Amino acid sequence: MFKKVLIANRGEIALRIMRCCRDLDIKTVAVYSTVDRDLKHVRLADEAVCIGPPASAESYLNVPAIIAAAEITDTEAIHPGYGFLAENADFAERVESSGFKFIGPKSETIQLMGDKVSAIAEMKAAGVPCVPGSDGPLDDDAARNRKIAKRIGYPVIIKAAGGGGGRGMRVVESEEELIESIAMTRAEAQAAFSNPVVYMEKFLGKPRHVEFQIIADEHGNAIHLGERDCSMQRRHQKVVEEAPAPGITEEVRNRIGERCVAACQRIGYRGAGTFEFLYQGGEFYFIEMNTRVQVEHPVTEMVTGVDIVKEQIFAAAGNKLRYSQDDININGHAFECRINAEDPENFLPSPGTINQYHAPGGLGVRVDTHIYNSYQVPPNYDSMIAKLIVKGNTRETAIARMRGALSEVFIDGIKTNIALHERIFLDENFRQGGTDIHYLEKMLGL
Ligand code: MV4
Repeated sequence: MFKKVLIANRGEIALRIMRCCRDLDIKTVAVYSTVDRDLKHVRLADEAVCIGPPASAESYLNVPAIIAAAEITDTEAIHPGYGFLAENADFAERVESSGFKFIGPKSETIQLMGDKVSAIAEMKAAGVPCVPGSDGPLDDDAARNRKIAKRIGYPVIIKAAGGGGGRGMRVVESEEELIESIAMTRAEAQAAFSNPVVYMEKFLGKPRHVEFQIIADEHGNAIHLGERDCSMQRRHQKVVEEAPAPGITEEVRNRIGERCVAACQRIGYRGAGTFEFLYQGGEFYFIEMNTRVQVEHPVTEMVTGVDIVKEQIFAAAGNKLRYSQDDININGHAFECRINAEDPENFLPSPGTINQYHAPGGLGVRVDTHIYNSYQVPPNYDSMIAKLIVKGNTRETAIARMRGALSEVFIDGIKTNIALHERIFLDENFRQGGTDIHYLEKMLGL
């Protein structure tokens, strides 16, 4: 096992990773921007190195500064967390060529899954169900593109191969708009991702977002940890996640999970990863793979008992997977509420000083947060300040527990979206389960 790990991130995930290292008796190095010197994990880490000014581009995205911090502290491995450099193949490459282990998959795997066209091709070859589509990049042959769209059936969606997470896509309702839409998406893709490659899929109108968690070692072993439903989102920002996804039977879970495992083996995946699917009309359609630990990983931890960050670190250290698929059982139901420092009226970030914070607690309640009394939420980063995670034996029990936990939270000094969560957990359709990706925006009247 590693003796020392550098955590190339901030906030709750840096603390989550630090706690895991402590469990494993691994020394930790925190890196921080000047505005983050009072972060909780910086105080608790064995060593801490300032890597630059508040702007992410000059600190948490500053590759030379992070590598230098690893060198001066004699670090063995670097954990990227999520966001920032977590899915940057060049960073993973630089980490490994500098003699450190990257806690994540190989750089080539990040590259392969980062290109959505190559990711889909690999998935299809592994028998993962994908959205009917162009099966590859679109060229500028108008007649050929019209033929592809006609075969798929309108509406179709044009997506950038370099996009993902909701960036670089355009829905096309009819043949009249097709050619111009392809040209516009291509131009935007070139500008945003320096990659003009676009592809086409059938547009699914009312899907749910259901994603499978997997873990794999570098010896060809992989397992799945079931799925999460992340359909409660606004403008591609997830708000509430849950595991398992309502209405998914064990048989379907195992059928799709097995395909994800086969895909991991095909691409030589290492560590924790997520297969994102759209789920509509009882069918799964793969859209993207995430090669990092995700914000919502705790709901899966709550229903499986598996420490996903720990397995990620074990895998990066070259260990064999410590679980077989038979060891994994889904028990109970878990929810996560993302608590953001934001204005409930307009959803704009609401940074400032937290005068007072009271944490909820009790059986089945977990709070992943870096905040504390007098903590100042800086304006420079993502507005998520805490994750409230609850588990119950049933979905109903978990809903009741979340309502209780939300009522206990007290955050004074800044605006938060707690009231939004209270509304969601009172909503009749949400309580029923299985609402689609557009439901929250409709509920909010947007
Ligand atoms: C789609 C889709 C409908 N049909 N693909 C948006 C984020 C990116 N990961 C993929 N996205 C979508 N792809 C087809 N063929 C609808 C979305 C989509 C979406 C997906 C997941 C979660 C929220 C979403 C919100 C709007 C659109």
